[in-house]
Amino acid sequence: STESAPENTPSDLVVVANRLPVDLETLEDGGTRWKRSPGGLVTALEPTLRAREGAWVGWPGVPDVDVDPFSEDGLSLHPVRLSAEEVTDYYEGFSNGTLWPLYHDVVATPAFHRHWWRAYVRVNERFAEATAAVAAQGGTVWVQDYQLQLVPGKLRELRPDLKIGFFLHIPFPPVELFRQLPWRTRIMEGLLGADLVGFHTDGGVRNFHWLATELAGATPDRDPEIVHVGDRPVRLGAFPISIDSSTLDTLARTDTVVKRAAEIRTELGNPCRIILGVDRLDYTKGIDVRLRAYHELLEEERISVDDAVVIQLATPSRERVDHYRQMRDDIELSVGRINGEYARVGHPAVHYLHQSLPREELAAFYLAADVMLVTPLRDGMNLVAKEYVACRPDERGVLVLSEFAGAANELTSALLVNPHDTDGVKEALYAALTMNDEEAGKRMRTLRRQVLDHDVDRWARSFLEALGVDVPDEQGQA
Ligand code: ADQ
Repeated sequence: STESAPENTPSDLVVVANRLPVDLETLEDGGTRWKRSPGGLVTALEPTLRAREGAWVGWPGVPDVDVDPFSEDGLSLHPVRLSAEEVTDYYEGFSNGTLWPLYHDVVATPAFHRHWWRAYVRVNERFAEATAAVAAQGGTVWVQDYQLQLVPGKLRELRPDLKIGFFLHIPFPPVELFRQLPWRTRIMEGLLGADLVGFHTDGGVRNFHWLATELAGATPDRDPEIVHVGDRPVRLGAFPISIDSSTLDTLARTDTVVKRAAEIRTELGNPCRIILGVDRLDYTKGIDVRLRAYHELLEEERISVDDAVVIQLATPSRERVDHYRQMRDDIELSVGRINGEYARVGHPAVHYLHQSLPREELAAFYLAADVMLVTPLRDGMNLVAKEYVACRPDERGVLVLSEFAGAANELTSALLVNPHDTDGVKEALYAALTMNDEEAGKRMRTLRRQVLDHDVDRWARSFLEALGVDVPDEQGQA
């Protein structure tokens, strides 16, 4: 529903992200329409944005289109144009071919190309200019993620009156890895344009602090969460993101989801145990790690396909980036191998869906899964682990979680594994498959307390409060 746009009213709170919370879709007849992409972020920020004439600056997801600002449900949306070449160089190139692998401990080799960097600079400047034109005098801007690390610096040049926050959704890497980046100082200067720089973990804060002071010339403070750029303090902090926990908890209690979960088990032929993996198809997620562990347990005859089947749900992702194409082939090859050896007609060992599922269906899979395998080699947070926990009001199910996911800092009652240690993952999977109900229940109850108490609303609130913004409470009172 598009209303007349108050796009000329300056906004007190502006969120800047690579993508808008709506996607422009091209229809078969050549026309276009907006489709909401209801991410956790927009859900978390909606009340605050609405209460403060909020605006969102971002790319509408389609190259080479000019779209006028418009408003939807009281939020004004400001599309930023990207050319097809910029999508290739800034987004698929520098963001996802350079920064993504570099920030995830180089689990794939990052490519350094000067023309990618130039596009990144140009696009970041465009985002900063669009934001400068939208933000009210003395207003607050919250910049999101690795695609936009130069925006805080550029925005401060254009609008020194603004309060600027930046949050990084992926890990901030160890200093030795960050220093590989030919443009490392420029990135640090860009980030140091913010008043508050937020990470998921304390490790990110420490890495950033070292680089800010040793590489980018900032002055340390007695407080390890402050550095100074000239006489301007920049605050640092860990703000672990979360999910809309109570909504998922409620969804998982509905008749529809409970029935569907039972139906999934029946459709699988009532195996003793269902093992689940849910990921964007990304090489950081360690999908190969868990397939290998399962394969070896079958080989060693410690389990059989009647004891345990795997469901791997993988959302298609970044399909034009080389590493992703290669990885998809590798994973589909292993799935084929395991099924070739261990499936029987009508009873695959691994059920692999390269599809994105609706929320309700996903909740049913979480509720049906006896063991949830979350084994990233490196992950900023990992929301899937938290979603699984939120979807278990029955207090059953065992979570196996990589210690290299940010979520491991909070979800300490999961079975924590080192994803590089195949034997360790295998033993944890076996322990999860054979865990008694009492221990599983105890662990799940502890996990649920953590996830239900720390939801995404609390995350957004704590970041904005640290930035000095008055956040309305749940009743909408300032
Ligand atoms: P992502 O790398 O995308 O996020 P994650 O946090 O796990 O990783 O979020 C993935 C989301 O996609 C989840 O909400 C999940 O439900 C959904 N999803 C995955 N597969 C799906 C499928 N087949 N069908 C439907 N939905 C599916 C980045 C960082 C993370 C960080 C988040 C938030 O890499 O570390 O937790 O941002 O900051």
